[in-house]
Amino acid sequence: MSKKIIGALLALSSIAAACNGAHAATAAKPTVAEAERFLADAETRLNKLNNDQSRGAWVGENFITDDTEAITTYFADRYLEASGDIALKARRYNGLKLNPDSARKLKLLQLSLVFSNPAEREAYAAKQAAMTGAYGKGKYCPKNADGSAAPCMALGDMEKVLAASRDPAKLKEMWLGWHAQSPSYKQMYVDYVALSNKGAKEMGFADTGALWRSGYDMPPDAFAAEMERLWQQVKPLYDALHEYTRYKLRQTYGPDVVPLTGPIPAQLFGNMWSQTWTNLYPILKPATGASDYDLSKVLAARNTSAKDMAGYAERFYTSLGMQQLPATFWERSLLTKPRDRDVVCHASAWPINEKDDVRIKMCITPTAEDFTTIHHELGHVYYFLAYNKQPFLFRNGANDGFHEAIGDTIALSITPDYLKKVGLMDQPPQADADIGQLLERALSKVAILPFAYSVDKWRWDVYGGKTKPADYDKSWWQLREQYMGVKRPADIAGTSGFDAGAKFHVASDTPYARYFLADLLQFQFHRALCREAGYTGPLHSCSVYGNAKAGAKLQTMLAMGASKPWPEELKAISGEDKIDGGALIEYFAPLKVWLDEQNRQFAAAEQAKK
Ligand code: X8Z
Ligand code: ZN
Repeated sequence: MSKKIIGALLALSSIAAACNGAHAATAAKPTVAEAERFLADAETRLNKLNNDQSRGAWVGENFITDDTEAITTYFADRYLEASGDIALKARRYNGLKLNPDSARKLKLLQLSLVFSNPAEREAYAAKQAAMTGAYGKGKYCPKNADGSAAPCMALGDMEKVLAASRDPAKLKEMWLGWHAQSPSYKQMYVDYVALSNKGAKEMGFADTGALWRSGYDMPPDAFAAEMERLWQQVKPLYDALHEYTRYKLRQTYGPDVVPLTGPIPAQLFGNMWSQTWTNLYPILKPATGASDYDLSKVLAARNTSAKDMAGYAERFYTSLGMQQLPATFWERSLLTKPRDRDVVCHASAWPINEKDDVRIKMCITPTAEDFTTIHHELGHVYYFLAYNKQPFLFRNGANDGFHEAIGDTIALSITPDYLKKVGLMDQPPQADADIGQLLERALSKVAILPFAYSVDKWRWDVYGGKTKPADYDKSWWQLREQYMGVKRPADIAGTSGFDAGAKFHVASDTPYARYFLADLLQFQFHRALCREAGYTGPLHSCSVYGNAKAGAKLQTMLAMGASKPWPEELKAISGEDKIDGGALIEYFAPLKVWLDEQNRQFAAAEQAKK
């Protein structure tokens, strides 16, 4: 995740226009020159405070203590104070005929929370820091069979069990163990939502969800409709994957654990949130033709260090003509989980200043999953480095989905040919292994779609007041069942449960629609870069590794940052001006044919049993 306060994370809003004129009637009409001066001052002030805030939060997440939580809060509060003040003052210049850059900056500034009450502003910042810390510290402490205490488990320990165990009781224990942590900060979240909404309303938004949806160069309602349109476009592919996975899970766990219809228990997908299913690949892989190659095994067998993992990713970017990472990246990043203190292990990338102090924080292990994630994080880092010449307000992704899509676009180029080139694979598999490769990739890229869509559907309703705190779990699971086809491993535990809070982005209040957009955008970017490289074969076999032409195309877009409405930037790289599921569907087209045939055979076999 790229770290920056939400106001600066959001792109253009149409809401700002609705807030025009509040001051215009009372004060003398300002001039364009005054507006330009105001913008320049605002950027200077916010830049300094943003750097301070990043440093504070960096320390807070790297050393979770009461003191660092207070430091994080202090600097976040200073930033919010300034951004709120500036957002209100910016209204005075609405309606002036400014040049396009200045007009865009003026709108961006008004995508902000505003707290007229300093105590509430500080409470908001404090709760956000406390919830992020509570998530990072969360541990499940199991009991031995004799009732004595077993060693406590951090999230990463539980995730390992979920990834590898096929014992349904053990899986359920891990799942419930982690989900028992978040209720401790449910009340804090409830209070935080109320404060956040107050801040959104003071700026003229209906609620914080509306503020979030206003960051996409279109009205908030149009954005919600766009998300639904995109989901409908890709849903048939998800449904086919879900159906196939059900049959395979039934073969593994039996019909008592996995029903023939209806939602599937969430703890069986190899992932704490059932959001990616790659760990099920050994169960799901095609009976014939699939290669036995396992990148995790290769990385582990070679004792690949965290630094080596990051080195592979860096070399991919430099092969595209991009710069080497600055020395300070290696000195200041956190790449492995410290043994002696609590940190937020959820991977993130940080621009600490506008020069080149860029870092990542990630508890890297030598697995295929982390190999992909390190490419994801460096995507953020290369975006930071590419747009750091832009003025402060444009130092951001074209929209937040773009920021999340860059590293994933690069990771789509991790093909067998690429792995062979960098010495991680001896012999690329035969062409008939394609379905296996596509299936493995679909287990992350297709599986995540309804999860990524529904996390913010839940939050939009929470912020919008439609979902009350007593119904948090009810609404969360209604969405999980409806969109993902997964169900809670046990009954909902009354009205004080907080399963949503067991997800990092809810605890840290990071918007999630960005990952849904990124999941589609990365295939559009990949297709565009492959075309730029002159590649004409099937999309899933294309790697742009070493292709300077594709690299230059990407770099041009990255360097634009948030300076233009995102459709323009998308057009510059791909010729398209809409986010679209077509590229993802094209990529997985051979898999869809195969899944449909597998599902037809399974259904026929079930029918025959009756
Ligand atoms: O949070 C992340 C990144 C950091 S921005 C590791 N991701 C989402 C998640 O883990 O839930 C990447 C894909 C989805
Ligand atoms: Zn990210």
